[in-house]
Amino acid sequence: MLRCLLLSLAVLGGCVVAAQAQPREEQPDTQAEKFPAPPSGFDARREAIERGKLETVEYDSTTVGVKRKAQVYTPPGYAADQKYPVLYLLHGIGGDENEWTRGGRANVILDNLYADQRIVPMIVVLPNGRASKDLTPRDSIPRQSPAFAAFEQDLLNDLIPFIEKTYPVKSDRESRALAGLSMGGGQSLNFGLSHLDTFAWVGGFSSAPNTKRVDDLLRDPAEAAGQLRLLWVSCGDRDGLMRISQSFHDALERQQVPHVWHVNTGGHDFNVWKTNLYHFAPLLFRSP
Ligand code: FER
Repeated sequence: MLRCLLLSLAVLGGCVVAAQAQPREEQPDTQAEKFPAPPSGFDARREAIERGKLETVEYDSTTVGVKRKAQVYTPPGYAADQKYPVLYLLHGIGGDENEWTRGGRANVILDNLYADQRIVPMIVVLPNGRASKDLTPRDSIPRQSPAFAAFEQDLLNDLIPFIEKTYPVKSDRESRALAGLSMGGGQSLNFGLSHLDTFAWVGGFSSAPNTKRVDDLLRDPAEAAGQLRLLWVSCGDRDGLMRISQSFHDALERQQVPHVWHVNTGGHDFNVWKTNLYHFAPLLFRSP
């Protein structure tokens, strides 16, 4: 509810600006890749399938100076003597480590993808991307934004090392993916593209105005193109923040950086983000 209030203000503002400044957003984007709608029930709990497990962990954040929480999803058939790749999946301005499982049913979508043998076994880490001692989703966007930026250091220096010493995971760049929605989409594009030594798979869903410019993130686009296994940029066609993803995509085109550009039917909401997770997760961690 709070997210709705905050966002209808922020995103509606974006709508007005976008409609005035960029009439092309009203046109269908013929370059965008089309994915079929997920089958009905893709986000509904199925009986009689094996499920992954969700647990909440706490790690010491040297960045913030407190213990911080994350949720961890281990896949069906999880065995401590295997080694798994890891997807770090980030929430938006109104969320925390529970947003993707509460609003997005991420664990249910993943359970169903495993039941249909559509994804490679992976651990999914759902962090709290607001790296702060005391800020909450109730604080204003300008107050929260620095904490979302500070999460870069928390992720790289605190959370990833914690995950890699606590879980049986592969720790090469090709075994780490970073994706997120809205503020988390901006974080994923910003942190992912500036740390291609750490992440080979990067996705921004409906990315927010915290997203940096491609030209600032990629000093050597040709080198980045060679390092990326997947770069995914997507947005709903009725999202007031479309201009962010559209200009990111346009810049990637200019710089000739291969990427998936996907325009969903929909707004700034979990219908779009669930669909993105459904199509994005099966692409991850495939052999070249
Ligand atoms: C903004 C509008 C929306 C903004 C961030 C958002 C940083 C974030 C939305 C979300 O995370 O859902 O102007 O500025």
